[in-house]
Amino acid sequence: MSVQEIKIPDLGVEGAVEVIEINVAIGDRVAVDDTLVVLESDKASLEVPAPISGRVERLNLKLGDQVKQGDFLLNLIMDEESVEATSSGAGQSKIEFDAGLSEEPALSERAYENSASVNAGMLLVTVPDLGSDAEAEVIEVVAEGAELAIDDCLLVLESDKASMEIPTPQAGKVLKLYAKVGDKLKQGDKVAEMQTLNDTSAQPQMSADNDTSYTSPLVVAENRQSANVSHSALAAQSVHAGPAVRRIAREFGIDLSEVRGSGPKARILKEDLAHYTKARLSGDNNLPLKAVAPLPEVDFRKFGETESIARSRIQKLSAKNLLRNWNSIPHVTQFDEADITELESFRRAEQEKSKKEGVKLTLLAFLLKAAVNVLKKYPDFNSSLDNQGEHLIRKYYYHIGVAVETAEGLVVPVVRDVDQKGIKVLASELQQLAEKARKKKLKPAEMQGASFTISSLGGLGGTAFTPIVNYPEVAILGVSRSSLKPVYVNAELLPRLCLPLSLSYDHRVIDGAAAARFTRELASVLSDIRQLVL
Ligand code: CAO
Repeated sequence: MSVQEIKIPDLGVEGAVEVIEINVAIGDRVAVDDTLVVLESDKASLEVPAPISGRVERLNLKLGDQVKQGDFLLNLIMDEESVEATSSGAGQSKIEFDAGLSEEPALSERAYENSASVNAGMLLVTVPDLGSDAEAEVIEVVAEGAELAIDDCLLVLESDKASMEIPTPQAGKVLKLYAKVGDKLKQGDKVAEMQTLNDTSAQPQMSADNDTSYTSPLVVAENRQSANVSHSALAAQSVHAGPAVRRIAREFGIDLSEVRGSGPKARILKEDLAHYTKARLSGDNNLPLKAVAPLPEVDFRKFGETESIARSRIQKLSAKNLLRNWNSIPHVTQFDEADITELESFRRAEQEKSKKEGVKLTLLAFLLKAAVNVLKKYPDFNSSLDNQGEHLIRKYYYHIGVAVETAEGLVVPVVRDVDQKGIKVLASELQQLAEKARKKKLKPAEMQGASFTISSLGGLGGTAFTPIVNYPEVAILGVSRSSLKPVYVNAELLPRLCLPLSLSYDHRVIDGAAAARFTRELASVLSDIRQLVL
């Protein structure tokens, strides 16, 4: 008997990577190229295949371990053909032999010996050694009556650290379930009673030189009796996926039975989830996966007279984008108020002069300049989150989108390099862009590249609103109508012109405290625009 030590191969990545799936257990037989473990770097998940066939004799890894090239992975008791291939030279360079396999079953093998017992074709499956004394929650379980092939998932347990599939040690029918979703189980607790199949072809082969009777991580099973369960109906609906994939699917509400697996034996890989999600999101209705039930069609004519009005291209496009942004970005809106009494008297004083130059000096031009002043102090508000959520991309340009209402719908032209322009120039550009927008003359390039957006409803009224973040930006400032309010200034009650600010932001990127600081700072700059000069 020869034992081969298998090490982590060259993964083509630098440094350590995380073990996210362990696809074998002590005692499992593996064929060449069967996946042993799945590792995950910051870029991709990598399967480590078995270089030879054999039976797993020692395995030291656990989920969450960080490993690198050359680290010990497991020991395989080699099959005869593997031994022959190895001694004839194939794969020789990487193989180290160790003839000293202990007669005693390994510790973990013995731990599994209690996890199932067989009696006249009946199999009682219990929770195996979970690696800790802590209880784990049942998060998925098959139904009573389910007919399972060997190694099909019977239930999935989740601890605070990992989720773990408990496979059925033998093919058979689940007669009685002792566990339901939400139950907390620990090693030795009863899981299910199964009527086993007498199909030895479905059982793992025992090596001739080792008569230890365990068959899978769960069980030592002997004297199997026949049962009248046919293989044809076995678990058509069962899904082959590891714990990491199941965890992601649960988090995002993905029904795994809808996902096509591209791994060995149609196993669903993380990449399959990504493809599935992309396909769903690019669908016509752009609904967020299965988490939301489709909206029912209602025939309103049964309630009274109706008219169906075709939506403009802009309306349809912005509806799609708004829905996507609303669904994908966790929004929070911070409200504040700026005292713009001084700003307004300055603006009105300057307005006459500007008018002669053909420029309407609007409040919005001041808002653009003030916003950029604050964005420079709080650069996270002028950033984007990459789609993996791993990096924040800070932008050192200040192109500000401005929401403009047009007869065709809402458009957002972009004022470029606001930091480099004076307020009059900004007022003039705003005027031109708004006119172009209303005449449908905006070019696509004039609506791209914004790093922050302002939506002003001040000309119309209202006290506050919750604008939707304009992806890929992370924040948007809403401005409502200013009004005179009695405000205490140095213990004196004075009429002050107050401007309501509504800042919506992507809570994945921006904390509430940062948002409060941002709007406070903006209010401070607007209340004393001399700060813009500094
Ligand atoms: N408080 C009080 N008055 C205000 C004000 C405010 N916050 N903002 C503007 N006003 C006044 C202006 O001073 C102007 O008054 P005068 O004519 O007496 O000078 C009047 O309201 C009309 O302003 P306006 O709306 O034409 O000009 P603007 O520069 O404020 O805004 C624009 C330009 C393009 C932003 C605006 O026309 C527009 O389209 N707003 C709608 C944007 C929108 O739909 N947003 C919602 C998007 S959903 O997120």
